[in-house]
Amino acid sequence: MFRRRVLPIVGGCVFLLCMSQQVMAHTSTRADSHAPIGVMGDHTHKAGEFMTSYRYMRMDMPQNYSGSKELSVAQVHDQFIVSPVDMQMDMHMVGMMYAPTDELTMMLMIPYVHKTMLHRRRTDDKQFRTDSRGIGDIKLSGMFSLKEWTNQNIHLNFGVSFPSGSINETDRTLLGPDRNLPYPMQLGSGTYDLLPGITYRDYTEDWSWGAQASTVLRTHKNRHDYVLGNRYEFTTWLARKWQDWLSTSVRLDYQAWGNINGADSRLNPVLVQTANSDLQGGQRIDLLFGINLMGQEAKSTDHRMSFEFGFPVYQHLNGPQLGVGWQGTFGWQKAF
Ligand SMILES: [Cu+2]
Repeated sequence: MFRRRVLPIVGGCVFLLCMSQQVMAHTSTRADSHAPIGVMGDHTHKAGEFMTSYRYMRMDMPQNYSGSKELSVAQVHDQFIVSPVDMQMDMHMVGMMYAPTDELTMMLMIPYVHKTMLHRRRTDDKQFRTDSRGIGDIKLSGMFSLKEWTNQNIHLNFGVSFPSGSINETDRTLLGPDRNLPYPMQLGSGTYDLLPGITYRDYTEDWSWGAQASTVLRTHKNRHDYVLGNRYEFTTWLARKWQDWLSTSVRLDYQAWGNINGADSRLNPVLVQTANSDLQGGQRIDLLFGINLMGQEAKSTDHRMSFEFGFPVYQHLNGPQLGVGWQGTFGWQKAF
């Protein structure tokens, strides 16, 4: 599947990029001067600039996997008396950026998360749903400009994720009302996490591309004696500028994340996979398509709207575990 779907697209994109020889200094007035909206910390600002943003993200996880193999609910029931059937995650995220100097841009991101999971019981095949919602983990980051050439630039990302998201979410489960929800339904990590990364951008007159490597490093166990696995991500994208106000993009994103270390003693790991700390890690490659729109009138300059939609072309999960079906992001950004 990976070779059939991805390689022709990447090959085509590289060919088109090579065909486009004209070089021009990039300006922040073109739609693709920001990466696809699903990429965080992709750009820096000039000294004194301020930017606000809003993102809405949705992820649908409709299928159980073990490794790369799809599992039916009946197959999950061979191991557990409850099987997840479907999970959705909605996130509203407010962001603020400010650049005290040309070299340093600060960024604050405040998420509001809603998670919902549908399950089926082995005993009577009845379904039940659990919900959690609230503020997620707030992230404070800095982007430090390492080098700027005429058409390329590179910056370091560094941030801290604060344990503002709850790890005490409860709902009615098989065991009764107000029972602790399993790991994937909690709103935060419960830990202070470090967020180092590096980002590269390159522009020609009508094209741009970039790449970013980023990680989430956990620093300690949370107060319920577990710690989520580290997360490693590499993404690369290619954007075509059709007009200054319009660009489209294609992006590949690789993510790998570890199992949970330790265990929350309030959960029963033999009841359901989501409460088992050994069934949480995995890796995935997503293919995503995006559109960036940017206002060009004097008043609406630096007023942006973006969409990105994608789906996995490869996933390998420590299962049984729910895998991603698709994800989408809508974003609005305004710089001052
Ligand atoms: Cu910005």
